[in-house]
Amino acid sequence: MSSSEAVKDVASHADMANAIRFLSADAVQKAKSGHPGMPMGMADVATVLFSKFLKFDAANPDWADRDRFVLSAGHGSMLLYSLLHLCGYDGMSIEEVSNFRQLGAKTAGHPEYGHAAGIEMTTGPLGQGIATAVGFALAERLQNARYGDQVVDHKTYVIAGDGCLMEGISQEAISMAGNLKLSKLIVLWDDNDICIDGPTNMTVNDDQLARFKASNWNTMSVDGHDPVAIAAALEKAQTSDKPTLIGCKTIIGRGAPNKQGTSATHGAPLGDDELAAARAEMGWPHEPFVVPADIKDSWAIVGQQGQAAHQGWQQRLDQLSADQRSEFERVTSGKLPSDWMNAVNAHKKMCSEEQPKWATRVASGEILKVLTDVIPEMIGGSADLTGSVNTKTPSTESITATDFTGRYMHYGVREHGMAAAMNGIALHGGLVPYSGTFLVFADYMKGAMRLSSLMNQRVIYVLTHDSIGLGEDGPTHQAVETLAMLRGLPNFNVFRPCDPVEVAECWALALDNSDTPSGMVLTRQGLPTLRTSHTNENLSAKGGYILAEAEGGDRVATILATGSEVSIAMQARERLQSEGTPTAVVSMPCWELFDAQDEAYQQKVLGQGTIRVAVEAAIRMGWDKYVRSHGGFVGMDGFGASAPAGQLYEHFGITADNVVNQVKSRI
Ligand SMILES: Cc1ncc(C[n+]2csc(CCOP(=O)(O)OP(=O)(O)O)c2C)c(N)n1
Repeated sequence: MSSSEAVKDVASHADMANAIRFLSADAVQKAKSGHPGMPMGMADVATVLFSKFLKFDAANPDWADRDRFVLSAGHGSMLLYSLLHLCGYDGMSIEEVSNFRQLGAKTAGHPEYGHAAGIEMTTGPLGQGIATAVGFALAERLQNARYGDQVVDHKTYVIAGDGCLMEGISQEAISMAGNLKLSKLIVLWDDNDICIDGPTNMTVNDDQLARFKASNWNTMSVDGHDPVAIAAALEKAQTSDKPTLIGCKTIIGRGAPNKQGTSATHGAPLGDDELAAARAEMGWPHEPFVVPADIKDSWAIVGQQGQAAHQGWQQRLDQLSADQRSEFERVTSGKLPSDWMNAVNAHKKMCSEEQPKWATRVASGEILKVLTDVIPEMIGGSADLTGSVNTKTPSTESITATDFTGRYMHYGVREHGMAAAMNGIALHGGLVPYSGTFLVFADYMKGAMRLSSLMNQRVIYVLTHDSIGLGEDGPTHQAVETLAMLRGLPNFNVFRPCDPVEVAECWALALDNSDTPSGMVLTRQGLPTLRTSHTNENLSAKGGYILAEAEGGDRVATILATGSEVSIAMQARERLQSEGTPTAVVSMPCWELFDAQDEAYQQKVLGQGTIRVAVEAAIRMGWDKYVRSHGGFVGMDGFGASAPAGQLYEHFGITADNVVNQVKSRI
């Protein structure tokens, strides 16, 4: 939509922007908490964007070809709530607006995603929004390459603040977007010179426009309170062949006569006196939460003006071939193709029969060949470790700035940006992102991984080189505490499979869960295949199961293990069995799924009353819930060392002998 097709303004721009200003400031005042400065400062920009450029239909917030709007400066969430209310989004009533930040209200402090229709993504953690937006814009190009301009042709708009641009992740994001020439990504920077501690020049004097320009962006600067200038800049951005940054020079808290332009407006209610003064200053005599009919009507028209575009799109979608249309609708719904599990089962059967001695990272690469062949919406990648993490398959050609038909992203050494981009790809819809790096670098991605979990997104993290088993690269690369960290993350499934069969099962579980991100924790070193008899049943689905039951009498001991240590547990069991101690081995590829089973199943697997010893080449944290304080643990209690892997397992005592001794000392 261009500015020449502007809505017939019944109300003036100033009135429409003031509606945002005062809904926002009044809601913060009522809640006695929140951030009025940003919504008041960016009200003019947001009014121009929503009324003249953003392609959306408030009555159909999930329309696949809508423009996406990401509020990276998520502390200013009242800006978005005001817009959603004014545009008539279902459920965003004036009561919700006036209930800002209250328990159960749709108007949460930082809504992230999923709280209300029309919220594509906002972020509490500054910088995540702009980085996630790169994923949205990339997903649009990927979908466009598959379905064409007729069906996929939309923009991603972002409002970002100074804080977003200070965060390191912003550099990863802008560099990635510039390299890919994501020309439909348009960032509106709230250039107000103010942060919490005071003026931004206390901490940053970067030439932001030069920074973006150096990363291959189109850059402009405008008076963020001049609607004509804002519209002109947005108009120019429409046809750019690069991503665009529009620096919008604004006054934080614009309209509050005594506080505007200062950090006092950033994150505190203005106070009754200042609000009254602002009403006088801006010519807004209306009571809190009252918007006069003409202004309301003008905003309602904005909410509806995308209907024609939506209908036109629907007609074009209908003109696709039946196959293409149903494929588009399938991927948009997030449903996997109907026959994909057959391919997984055939692969499992092959592994059980041939019993390869693959590292689990290699096993992951093998099942990925199968999966990417049958699930075309899978988009792979890695942070410059493709050959190590085995995420690229014959089905996944590289994505480049000139060819988006590929399915493999070279994210570069930008783990955090990669994780955020995957969130954006998943949120955009129609694609399933997975990508790899070393497990220990999960620390570098954690901010975005936490958001994958919080936003219920199917993002799959391939995390290889998972322990001292990586050997010579030494303790900087050897994760010891990372599993515990990830297991502490709510709504995140940590999979640590022990062999190629479990690897295939865990991949199937990760893909089959559209609300939960997963980590596939995989070894560098080779391991034996332990699941040697085939079943179509996914034994990993319960998170933990009896891999080998005790023989020759009632079970005396239970050895619990994950990943590479399951084979050590099996060796220990063999010795204990031969010495007359009936011992079971429980493989626990996913604690989270095991914890979701009923008590009876858990007790049966864990062996009530038996001696329990856990073995995992990581710290003990978390294992006590299974082995209890009197149980044994064989693992790490500090950082690893640089040496060949076999020597390290001996050196740190992660051996079958030690497991046997731990059991025996408890008999
Ligand atoms: C990663 C992260 N660090 C710190 C914060 C806390 N915080 C919220 S807003 C803000 C200042 C942001 O300044 P700016 O982007 O200029 O916003 P404005 O003052 O213009 O509203 C800070 C430090 C946060 N939300 N996320």
